Amino acid sequence: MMVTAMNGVVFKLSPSIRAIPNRTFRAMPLASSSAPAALSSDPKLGPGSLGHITRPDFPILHQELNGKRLVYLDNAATSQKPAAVLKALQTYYEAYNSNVHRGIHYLSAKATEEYESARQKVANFINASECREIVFTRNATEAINLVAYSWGLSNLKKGDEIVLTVAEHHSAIVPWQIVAQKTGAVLKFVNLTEDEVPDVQKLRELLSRQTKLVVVHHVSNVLASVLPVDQIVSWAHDVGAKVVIDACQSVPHMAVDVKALDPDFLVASSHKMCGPTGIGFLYGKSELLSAMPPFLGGGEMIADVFLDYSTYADPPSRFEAGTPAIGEAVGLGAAIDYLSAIGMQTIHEYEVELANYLYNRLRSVHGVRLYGPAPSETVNRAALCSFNVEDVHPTDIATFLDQQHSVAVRSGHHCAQPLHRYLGVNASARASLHFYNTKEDVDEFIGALEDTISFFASFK
Ligand code: 7TS
Repeated sequence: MMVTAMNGVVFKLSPSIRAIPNRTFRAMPLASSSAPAALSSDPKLGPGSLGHITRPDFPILHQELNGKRLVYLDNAATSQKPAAVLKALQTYYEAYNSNVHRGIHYLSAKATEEYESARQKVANFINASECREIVFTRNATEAINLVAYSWGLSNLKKGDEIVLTVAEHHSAIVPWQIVAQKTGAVLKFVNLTEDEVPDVQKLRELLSRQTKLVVVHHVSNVLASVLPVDQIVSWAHDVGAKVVIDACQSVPHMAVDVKALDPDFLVASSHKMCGPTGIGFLYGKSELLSAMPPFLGGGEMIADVFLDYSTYADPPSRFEAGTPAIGEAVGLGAAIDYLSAIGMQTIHEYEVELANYLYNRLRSVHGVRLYGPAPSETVNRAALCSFNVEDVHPTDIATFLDQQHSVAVRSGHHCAQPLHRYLGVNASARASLHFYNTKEDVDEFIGALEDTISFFASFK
């Protein structure tokens, strides 16, 4: 059987590949704990064992694909969910599923209480002053769009400048392109340094009284670099600009404190932080949210509706039109409880160790080109690595890793096409870890990658 790879090269597939017509799944029994069990039973266990301690809490990880243990290394795309989150979702639907903010009956009151309690948990988690600074959205993408359409369209005008980096995710670029087209504002992009991190000194130089907004990621989903967002916020505020922080890849992995960082807006997605899909949040400073017009109109976001006009509710309701994602909010609350029980500092320390291990092992594989900065005393990388292998398309790498080794990595542009173009490639492969991964996962991935590379080399 012949297969055409992404780079046009035709491969004859080995018999072992042809022998896999359908995937076979074998699920292991579900863990039933509602908290990081081993941690609570032995709080003195150090961060070095965090992966082994928490793995049992994640039912999905305990399955075999094609007779091989699943090694899930696509956490930057979405994280897995602990049993505590699955249980919270089930309890919501079994015990108090109801609409919020409107029913007088017990179920509705209970659902409202839990929904609002989830908002309070998010506020506490990122150290916001008040829970009305937290708006629930569908995901981080919708949260950025909310700021773009509501704040952007009413505050930006021709000639105003929006400063971003070339490494932003599409969801932090495209909404601002749309706003720029509508208002005449101009987008200015900062490139990378030789070390392949966004050039923050250049960013500082770009700032002027024309700058009205700075949009930056905290942790890059491709480069694994961590930006000094507190400094960027302070420089931006010095010229009177507002700042949106895309914290999608930081909130799940480290303590993020909006009082310390002082952004005007910050966004994240539940599904990357062990919570359900379908919900994310926008943090916005109260005075800014209060002055912003609605993004979507409908039920829940109004004060009074007349035939010819309406008045609007205060934030956060003003920005939560229609029935919200109630079960998902409850699940997000449970995820935050779970992460908090471990401690974000513990998670971060463990992931820094994993990040260095992953980087160093991958760097030693012949023919691999890694992207982003090298870790050092002063440079911490996130626990992910984007890479390419000479003469093999990343999608072929990811396909072989999946089919032959049950190792799940992502390939493609990771919603960062401008960054890949800047790096001179169309795509890369990416292994991304979370605290429930272990060094053994990394070892299995490296062994599988070496096998993949020799497989493709045999056709040269
Ligand atoms: N910003 C960053 C830095 C991201 O990594 C992502 C998702 C988003 C924004 C958008 O999040 P969403 O939940 O609104 O979709 N990143 C990825 C990724 O790297 N692979 O799949 C999704």
